[in-house]
This record gives sequence, structure tokens and C-alpha cells, in this order.
Amino acid sequence: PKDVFGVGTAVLSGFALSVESELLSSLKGIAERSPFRNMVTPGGFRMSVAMTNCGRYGWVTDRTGYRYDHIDPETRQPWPDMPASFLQLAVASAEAAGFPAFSPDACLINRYEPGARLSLHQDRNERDFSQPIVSVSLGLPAMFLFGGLERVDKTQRIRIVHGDVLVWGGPARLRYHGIAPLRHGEHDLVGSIRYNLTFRNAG
Ligand code: MD5
Ligand code: FE
Repeated sequence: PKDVFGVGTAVLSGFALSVESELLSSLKGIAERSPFRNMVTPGGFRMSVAMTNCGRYGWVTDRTGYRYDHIDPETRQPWPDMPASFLQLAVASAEAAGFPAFSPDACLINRYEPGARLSLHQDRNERDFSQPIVSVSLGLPAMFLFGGLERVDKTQRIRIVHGDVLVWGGPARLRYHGIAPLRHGEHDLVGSIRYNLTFRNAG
């Protein structure tokens, strides 16, 4: 793996390609049970990225704040189970990046339509920052913004494409990051959409 961003980061180019169809069909099943929705931030803004989750815990936001919850607030049911294909890819990716003990219990699934973006933020709702985050990209390419440990730090940009897996751990785990507004386009298999699966140990 390339650690183009520095210690704790890995870009596994095309690592998910061999299982793309399993991932996409599992994703369809998850979205049938827990549909994508645009959540509202504590500040009252509707997110342009639509989200759902699978696994023991799901990440949610509403006017009261950000949290991990075992229950989908829309369906009032537990989130769909994490499919074996998801878990296997996440664990293999973390291992390839030097994190052999990754045990994800949450998978946040982001759906970007053209124009959707994710502003610069840190992921800090998880209990154990020694566990990495594994991110799998499917569909349209995206421009990933990668900053430092402070919001004002200069950001690097990298284009990530269908099948890429990125791993963030160790000293990179709390770096600021975001996604620039998605450009219009058409992906052969996925259409005019980008999906990102982010595997976490929420605890
Ligand atoms: C995405 N999702 O492409 C990104 C990929 C999110 C989110 O940011 O919170 O759903 S995950 C990128 C990530 C996670 C943890 C740490 C770092 C990046 N990092 O240190 O840059 O939808
Ligand atoms: Fe994030």
C-alpha cells in the first residue's frame, strides 16, 4: 500500500474491484431495509450526502447531536447486519495496511449525488481511536480533501475512484478530511452516484 499522505494512511488502489458486484448487491439489500436518508446536523442543516448503516451500530445525526445507535431512528428496527462480503473486505484491507486487529462493528454508507459534498470534519464519535477507519469507494470518482489535526491546517487533495480502499489509523485517525462537491458523471456499473462504505469500531 502507498502511504502518500504520511504515517497511518494507506491507499489500496482497486482493492475492492474483485468483489464489486457482491458489495453492490449487498448494498441494495441494506437500502431496502434501512433506506438512504438526508440527516439533519445539530445546527439544523440537511446534509447533501444521504446515509444509511449496517452492522451492530449506525452513525446518526439529528438536532440533538451525533451518536452511534443500535436502532435505525427511521425504521425503529436494528440496522441490517453487516454482510460477510463487507466484513471480509474491511478486515483484509486493514490487515494489508498494517492493522491486523481491526474489528468493525459499524458501517456507515454514504451516497453522493452530483453536487453532494462533505465539509471538513474529524471522526471522533468512536470510543477507541487505536482502531482504524476503512473507507471503500464505489461509483463516480471523488476529490478527497485531507487536512491535518487542526481545522486550519493546509489540505491535500487526492482523486479516489471506484474500487479504491483507504485506511486511516494511528496518527492519521483524527486528521480533518472531507469530500469536494461531486462532479457529474456516469459510472458503468453504478450510474450517476458515488457510494462510500466506512467501516469503524464504534464500541
Ligand atoms: C467519504 N466519509 O468518502 C468519507 C470517507 C465520513 C467520511 O469522511 O465520516 O463518513 S472516510 C475518510 C476518513 C475517515 C477517518 C479519518 C480520515 C478520513 N482521515 O484521517 O483523513 O464519504
Ligand atoms: Fe469522516
